[in-house]
Amino acid sequence: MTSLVNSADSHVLEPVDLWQRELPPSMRDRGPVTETTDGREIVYVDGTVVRRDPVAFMEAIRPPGAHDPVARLTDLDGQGIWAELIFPSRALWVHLSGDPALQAACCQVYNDWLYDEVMSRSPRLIGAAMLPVLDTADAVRELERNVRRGFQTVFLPTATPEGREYNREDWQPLWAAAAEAGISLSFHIGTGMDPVVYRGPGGAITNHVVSFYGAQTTLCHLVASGVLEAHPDLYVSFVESGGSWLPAVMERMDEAQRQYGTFFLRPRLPMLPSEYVRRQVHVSFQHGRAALAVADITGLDALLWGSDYPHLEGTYPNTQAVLADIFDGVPDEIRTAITGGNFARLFAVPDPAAA
Ligand code: MZD
Ligand code: MN
Repeated sequence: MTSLVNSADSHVLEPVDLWQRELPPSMRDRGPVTETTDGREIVYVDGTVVRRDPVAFMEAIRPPGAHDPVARLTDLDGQGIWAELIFPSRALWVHLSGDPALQAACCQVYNDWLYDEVMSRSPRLIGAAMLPVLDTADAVRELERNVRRGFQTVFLPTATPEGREYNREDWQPLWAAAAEAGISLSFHIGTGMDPVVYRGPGGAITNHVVSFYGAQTTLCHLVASGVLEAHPDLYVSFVESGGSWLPAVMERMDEAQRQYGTFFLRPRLPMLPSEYVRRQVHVSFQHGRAALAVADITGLDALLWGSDYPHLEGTYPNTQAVLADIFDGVPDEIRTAITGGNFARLFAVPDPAAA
């Protein structure tokens, strides 16, 4: 087994009755509720169906480690993964709710459970605190509440409701709070919207490609509206987005800034968009070598590997074979940066030697 790696992307499975148990009585059945009928697992948020999956598919992405932290650490050891950044499963659908108070309460319930039942088991299990997106003050409160107890990053969706696009001024208190706290922003793709955009023949492949568009749009909003200019120490990660598209977006943002000259540009950035990306942006990928091919343009620091445990789009249970394939013939310093060092620059990782 090659040296231990760190994963920038994994998912934890929340108890099916978490929100029914923990939400305030007035909201009890309005959080994510799961029902299994006719071989399908249906998720409701606030009484609306937000997801329908074949039970067999959901069972395929739920090894014991998905919900049991002890089994999770055993799986990590078996895959050669030391530390990992954890995102939700059932809670992902909370961002589809249109009620600010419900979103805020559901995020609090998830973050409390993640902290008490998962992160508390090992410093190798690094949770991203999920933030509500309908009201900035709610998001700031939840960020600060979780930073106080040691969360190192927050999870935001790559899609937001109309009027809540990330370039809007009313998001600025959240960026300032994250910068002030010295934590990073982690945007996981396929979230904040129904990721099933197309149906019928070829739909699954098309949807899988389309699922990274939100990362590209969010990146442009944060760079072009001046968020990274205003907060030069604020790190931003796009999780499960793949990385090979990053130079294309860098180049197109630079082209717009260069070519529009004195027209249209608001704000006028003192640096090229691509310079902010190289300074502050990271992307995670699971498979493939395309991201390696762009490291000269993105900067090696931008690239993070992630297992996406336990999803089918991830590398479990064949992580070492996948890593051997990705990094076959790749210099050690590049492999160790992408599979561990860059992660350790973003997050406090316990020392394996001290374990
Ligand atoms: C978290 C999102 C990622 C994606 C969406 C999927 C493939 C489909 O039968 P039909 O003609 O009506 O066609 C339906 C179709 C087969 C086209 C459709 O059901 O595309 N199914 C799975 O939903 N893909 C794009 S990929 O959104 C980011 C990556 C794959 C896993 C993903 C779907 C996960 C995520 C993320 O929110 C979830 C979750 C708990 O695990 C999976 C499923 C569910 C959604
Ligand atoms: Mn993922």
